Amino acid sequence: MRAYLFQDEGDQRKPNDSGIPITEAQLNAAKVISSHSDGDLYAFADELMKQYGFKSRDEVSVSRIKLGERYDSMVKKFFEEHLHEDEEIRLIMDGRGYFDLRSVDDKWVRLLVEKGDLIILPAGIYHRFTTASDDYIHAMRLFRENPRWIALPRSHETDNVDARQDYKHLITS
Ligand code: KMT
Ligand code: NI
Repeated sequence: MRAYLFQDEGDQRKPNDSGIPITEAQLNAAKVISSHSDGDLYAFADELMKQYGFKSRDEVSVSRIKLGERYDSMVKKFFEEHLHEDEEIRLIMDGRGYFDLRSVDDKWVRLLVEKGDLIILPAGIYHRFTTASDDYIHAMRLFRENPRWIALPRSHETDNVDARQDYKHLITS
């Protein structure tokens, strides 16, 4: 999974690549977990559910062809900076996209996710998502029991929710 510092080039679906790579250690510091499987992704998902205790899963497609005129507004929505009070777990089944995460020092770090990539964003991390220029991703979402997955847009209020405070402790300790 390629990770680099985001540099705005005016279109969220372009790479927006500064050319400055982000290391595994930097992602670890932000408590982001990533992994990859070249094998059967359903078998991989079964393993993940056992390993992490995830309780359910579903699959979503974000595709210009499938969504038609709803596509642009949906992709714009995903790109609004937000957090969740539980982890966000995505296994990419097909296509590609970008997750942008706030680094420990609040800069945008871009992760290119493609088929076979797993990403686990910790509760309380600010992030956003976009498809790439080919306008297609198909992903599995994995959940714990009763997950708090509502997207809370970044604000003074979200800076103070427990999940955010806990996350900040986690990355500074
Ligand atoms: C999300 O929550 O940002 C999404 O589910 C985006 C599509 S899955 C990569
Ligand atoms: Ni999210």
